[in-house]
Amino acid sequence: MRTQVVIIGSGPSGLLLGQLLTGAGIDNVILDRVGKDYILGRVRAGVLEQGTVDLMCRAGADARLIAEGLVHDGFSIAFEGRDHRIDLAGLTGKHVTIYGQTEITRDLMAAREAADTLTLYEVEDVALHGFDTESPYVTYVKNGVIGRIDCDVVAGCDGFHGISRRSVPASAMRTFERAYPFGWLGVLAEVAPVSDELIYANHERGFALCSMRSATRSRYYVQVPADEQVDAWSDDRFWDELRSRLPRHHAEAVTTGPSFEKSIAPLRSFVAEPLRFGRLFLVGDAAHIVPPTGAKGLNLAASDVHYLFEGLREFFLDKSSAGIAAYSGRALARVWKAVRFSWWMTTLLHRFPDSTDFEHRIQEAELDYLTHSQAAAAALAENYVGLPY
Ligand code: RFL
Ligand code: PHB
Repeated sequence: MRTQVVIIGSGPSGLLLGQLLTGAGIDNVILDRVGKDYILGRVRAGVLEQGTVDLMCRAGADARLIAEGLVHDGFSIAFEGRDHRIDLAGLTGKHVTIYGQTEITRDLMAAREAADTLTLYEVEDVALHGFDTESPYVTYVKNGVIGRIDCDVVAGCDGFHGISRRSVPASAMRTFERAYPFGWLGVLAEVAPVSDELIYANHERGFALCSMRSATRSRYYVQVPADEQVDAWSDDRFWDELRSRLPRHHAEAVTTGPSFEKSIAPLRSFVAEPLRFGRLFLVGDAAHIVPPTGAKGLNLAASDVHYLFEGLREFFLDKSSAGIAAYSGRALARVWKAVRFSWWMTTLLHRFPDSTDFEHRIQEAELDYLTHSQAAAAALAENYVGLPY
């Protein structure tokens, strides 16, 4: 088989890139290690920047997002028993949209099926070959049979644990990493959210986040130690811990109910440089990870897709390599700003097990500054709604 672009990974990066390429008349095939249902069972991001919404529109997959997404003009930071609203609309003229990654993925899969573009799910042993030449190819095993796809370009959209980044010789890549000594225990429940807007809470027992998927579905998180086991958390224990970390008026308003998803995510910052190796391009979580505190992971995947799509369109349609040559530098400049912002939000809002009294006072001073300085709040808001592409 031959195509122009082989996309490894059918997460949001791979599906969005595929849909944009198909719309521009550029042939592509997506390969994923797992099946559709498994991908749709992963509960992850919930906050979309306008740039991500615009790309969904360009991909022709935004109808449900526009109809059902919740537009949020602000969020709260809670500490010392009080709420401090960050007025995103007033500070930036922009907003964010609450719409689950699961739904983004579902909509993109439906658009891909409608366009009749090939996706191979449940393929094993995906391997990349010859990406340092002009004729790379990808091999895989499906139902016990070896397959081969020849192509012009390989897009590595296969997430942090994927094969694409690991196929690059270590000497050609530099990596930067920070692991945080805690994770997030997340719960999804069919109960009305405690508030109309998100609440990020800094509390001496640890960070908590009140988020949502709809007016009747809540997504809540609490900070837990890095080695915590999810089995140690009954629903009752979770609800008690969440309420203990919120200001009293919110704690009393939390509607509890049975959870239907509960999982622990580790927190990590990671960047691989560069993002291009000959005809292989790394995109999204395959190249970089941020802690979820700034809600940036999926949005960064989308901005990578934007830059790569523009480069590939120029490459295939205008016969110019300028865009693909610029991809790594353009994408990384935006990535590093989001890495900084996510690290900063994480440091501001979490309790670090080994932090000193000095560090607590610095955190308090920073929170106080944020809530009393319009300039400080504006810097936070500008990053939260998403820096320009
Ligand atoms: P994905 O979603 O991991 O998809 C990669 C796909 O590649 C497949 N794959 C392979 N296929 C073939 N061969 C192989 N060898 C393969 N290895 C892997 C996988 O099966 C999978 O289908 O990466 P992608 O597309 O780059 O998307 C990135 C986002 O998923 C991620 O950045 C976000 O979920 C991060 N994130 C958030 N981002 C936001 O923008 N806003 C948020 O509010 C937000 N909240 C979150 C988050 C991530 C979280 N977790 C669990 C890490 C909250 C959480 C809790
Ligand atoms: C979510 O709704 O899952 C969510 C919201 C905001 C974040 C992270 C995750 O910062």
